[in-house]
Amino acid sequence: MIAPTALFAVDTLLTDEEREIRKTVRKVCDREIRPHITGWFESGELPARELARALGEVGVLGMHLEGYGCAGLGAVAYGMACLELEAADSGLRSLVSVQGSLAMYAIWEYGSEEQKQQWLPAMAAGERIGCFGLTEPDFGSDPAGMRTTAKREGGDWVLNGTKMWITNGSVADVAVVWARTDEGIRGFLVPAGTPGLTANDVKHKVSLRASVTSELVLDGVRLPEEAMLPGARGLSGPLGCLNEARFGIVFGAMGAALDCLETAIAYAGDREVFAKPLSAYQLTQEKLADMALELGKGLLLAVHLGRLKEAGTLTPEQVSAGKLNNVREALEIARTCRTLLGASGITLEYPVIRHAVNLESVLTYEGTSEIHTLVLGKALTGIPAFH
Ligand code: TGC
Ligand code: FAD
Repeated sequence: MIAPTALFAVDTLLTDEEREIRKTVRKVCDREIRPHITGWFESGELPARELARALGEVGVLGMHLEGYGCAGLGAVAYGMACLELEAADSGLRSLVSVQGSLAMYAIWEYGSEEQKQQWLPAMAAGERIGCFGLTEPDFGSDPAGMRTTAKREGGDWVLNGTKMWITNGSVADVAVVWARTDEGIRGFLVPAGTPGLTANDVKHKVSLRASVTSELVLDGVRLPEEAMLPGARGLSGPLGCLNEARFGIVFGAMGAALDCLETAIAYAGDREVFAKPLSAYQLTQEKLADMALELGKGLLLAVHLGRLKEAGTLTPEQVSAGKLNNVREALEIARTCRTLLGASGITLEYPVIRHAVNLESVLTYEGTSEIHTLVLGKALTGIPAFH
């Protein structure tokens, strides 16, 4: 028997350092996440602050950024960390994506020196948590339509509007908020506790339950001039951050798929049906072989995109291709694994149904599968079909 990832020898494409980082993150997940994840998922509560500190201690938060307490590691190393985190739960990878690739990246790429000094070292250590407010109740796929405004009043900015579905929203120490100004869309750092800012958690989620998701209401939030991110102007600012987080999902989704496939292979070996192990039937083997193929192809694609990113040539369209393919295939793998577990597949005793329902969120956030399809359609035809 070989492990599903051994089929394409993906490990041979990694450096010793990348393999070590993967192992370290796996150990943290085994210690801090796996023993508790079912309970967190069931209760819909996550000890985000404690987890952020634990993840900060091993250097995962903003690990692909240089300086300001960040490790400055390569894209593939970051990707493998996302893979291990999402093998534990998509909600944990989300916490890390939003912290490192959205909130920290926005400050790192577009912030002033003072903003970077103030927030990045504490965020890398997990002592401060960030969130990223782009989506609004009426504008998800089409953020260009956003209604949140920032208006100059004297030397200050005053923000009004509502952001929706914001990961880490109510636990964040700082919210990166994107708003419409007279000079186009600009980003603002809104510290928690600023008068006029309130966060209300989304309840009754069936997916991504081990993750904090909130509405942010900005009602006359007054900020000093220095709260604006000076380096971002227009929609390319937030979209530039999304490329970073989408890249992590290309790897992360394969982590969730791998955990499902390993669970299903073990289950099919143990489970006897009609007096033989489930794994001895051709129908089962076809399912397993097809899933191992898609998993292997997805991992090869992820590592390839990672190497392009390290070389500085990765394009947003290639990130869209990776996100679209790997999340779609991961969801298909999770659903197929669920069938192999029969009735046991619908309980939280096994991780498969949890991954499957989580991946429904992953399919939607960071650009829906339809939006990434249209990005590729535009690249192939030259015609934007979004509107
Ligand atoms: P369009 O006219 O095409 O572009 C406007 C400006 O943006 C530039 N641009 C990009 N820049 C960097 N990276 C990209 N991927 C970019 N795509 C476009 C573009 O060059 C232009 O720049 P400029 O200087 O000429 O102004 O924009 P559009 O309004 O037609 O929209 C394009 C579309 C639909 C692809 C875009 O709006 C989009 O990607 N929509 C999806 C929104 C989305 O993904 N939201 C995610 C919110 S965050 C989240 O979900 C976090 S989940 C938690 C977790 O990660 O775990
Ligand atoms: P809509 O844009 O209303 O889309 C509804 C449907 O219409 C989708 O199937 C979509 O693909 C389709 N559609 C849209 N436009 C077109 C078109 N032109 N052609 C064909 N079909 C189209 N956002 C943040 O800013 N920060 C966060 O931290 C964050 N975290 C999230 C966490 C979770 C758990 C979830 C579920 C979402 C999160 N989001 C976050 C929001 C997420 O990015 C949006 O949900 C996503 O962009 C889609 O927007 P929407 O839900 O408004 O769907």
